[in-house]
Amino acid sequence: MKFDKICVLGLGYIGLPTASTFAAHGVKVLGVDINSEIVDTLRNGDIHIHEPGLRETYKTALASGNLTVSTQPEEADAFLIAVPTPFLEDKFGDYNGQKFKLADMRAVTSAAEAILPLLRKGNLVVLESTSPPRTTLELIAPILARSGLKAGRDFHLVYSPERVLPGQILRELIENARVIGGVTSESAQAGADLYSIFVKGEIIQTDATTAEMVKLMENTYRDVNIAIANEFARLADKFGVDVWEAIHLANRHPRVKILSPGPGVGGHCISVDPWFFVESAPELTPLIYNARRVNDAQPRYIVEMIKRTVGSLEGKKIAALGLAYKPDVDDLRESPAIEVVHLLQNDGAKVKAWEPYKPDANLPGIDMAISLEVALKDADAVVLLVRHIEFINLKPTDISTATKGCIIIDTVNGWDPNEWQSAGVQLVRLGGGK
Ligand code: SAJ
Repeated sequence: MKFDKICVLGLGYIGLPTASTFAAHGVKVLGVDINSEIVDTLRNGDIHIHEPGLRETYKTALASGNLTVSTQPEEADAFLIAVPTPFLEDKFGDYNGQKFKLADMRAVTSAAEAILPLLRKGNLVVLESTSPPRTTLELIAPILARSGLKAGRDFHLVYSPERVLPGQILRELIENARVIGGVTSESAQAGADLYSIFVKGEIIQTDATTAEMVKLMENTYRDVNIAIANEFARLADKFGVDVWEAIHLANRHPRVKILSPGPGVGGHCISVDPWFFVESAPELTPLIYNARRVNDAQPRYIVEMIKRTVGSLEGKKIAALGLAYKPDVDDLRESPAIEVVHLLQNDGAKVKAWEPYKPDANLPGIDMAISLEVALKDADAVVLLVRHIEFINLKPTDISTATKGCIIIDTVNGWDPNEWQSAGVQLVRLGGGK
C-alpha cells in the first residue's frame, strides 16, 4: 500500500517522534492533538516534551513542509492513534476483595470517534496505545463500523505497539523490531508497508490480539522479574547475604537473568501495563497481581530499612539523591523515589531532595534543594534513590565532608561499600545483608 498522507492522533512521547520521523522520511503528516496549547507550542517551532534529539528531528520535519499540526484530523491514507491510556482515578475493579486499577480508554475512544467521519475505503487505521487485550477488535472496530465500513473488508485495521525506551526513542523507533497485528493478513501487510517507510528492524506480522498481548507481556515480564529481585533483596537482608553479589552469581547461569532490586518500579509503562492483564482476567493473574503489589510496596520497605539504620525519623534531616523514575532521565512520573520522600516525611523526617536533571521541579510537599551541597548540608542521613551517573561518580569525601559523618543508605547499588567503609563512611545498601 502507498501512503501520501498520514494523520497521527496524539502528539505525546510516542506520537510526536513518530509523526516527525515519518515526515523526515518524506511523507506528508498531519499531527493532531486535542490540546490547543501543545499545538500552539509546536506551531511556534518548539516542543513540549524532553527527549534527546527530538527537537532537531521535529524542526527538520517542520522546515521540510511535510509536517503540519492541528487540533482537528483530516482525511488521510492512514490514521495512527497514539494517545495515552492511563488509569481511571476514581474507579477500581474488585476480585474477591483484591482491588485493581482500571484502564481509562476515553482518549482511545475519542480518537477513534474523531476518525469516524473521515474514514474512506482502503484506509489503514493503526492503534499504537498500550491497551487491554482485544481492544482493537472489541473497542476500535465497533466504533469505526459506525461509518458503514467494515474493518478487514473495507479498510485495514492494525494494532502495533511502540516498544521504545524513553531517552532513546528516536533511535529505537527506527532500529527496534516492530510487531504488526492485523485484523486480517491484508491489514497486517498494509501496516507493514506503512512502518517499512522508516523501520530498519525486523517487521513481524501477526494478528491484532497477539500484538496487544506481546506488548503487555514484555512489560509484565520485566515487572515480575523486578518483583522477584526485590523479594530476593528482602531475603538477603534477612539471611545476611549481599543480594547484588548473589544476583551476579546466579546470572552466571546461562539461562538466568535476574534484574535489579531498587526502591520500586516507576514510569508510565512497567508499573501500568500489568494491570491491563489483571483487569481483563483477574481470576487468571494472581502472579501478575502480586508482583505489582510487591513492587508498589518497595518504597515502604526502603523506609523501614532506613528506620532500622537511623532509628526514629522524627526531626531527622535526610538528603534524598534523585527523584527521577530511573537513571539519567528527567522524567519524574510515577517515580518510586518521590514516594520514598513522602513516606519519610510522613514518618517525621525533614527531607531535602536533589534532582540534577530537574532541579526546579515543582512537586507538592517536596522541598527541592538547589544543589547537591544544599541537600547534604547538616544531613543525618543520605539516601541514594536513583543511579544517575553523576551520583555514581561521587567519592566518599564528596559526601562526608559536606555532612559531618552521616549515614548513607544506598538503594540502587550505586557505591562500593568497601571503598566507602574504608573511607570511614557508614554505608548501608538495600539487600546488603544488614
Ligand atoms: N527497574 C528496576 N530494576 C531493574 C530495571 C528497572 O527496579 O532491573 C525500575 C526502574 O528504575 C524504573 C522501572 O523499573 O523505575 C521501569 O524502568 P525500565 O527502564 O525497565 O522501563 P521503562 O518504563 O523506561 O520502559 C519500558 C521498556 N520495556 C521493556 O524494556 C520491556 C520500553 O522498551 C517500553 O517501550 C516502555 O516500557 C513502554 O513504553 O512500554
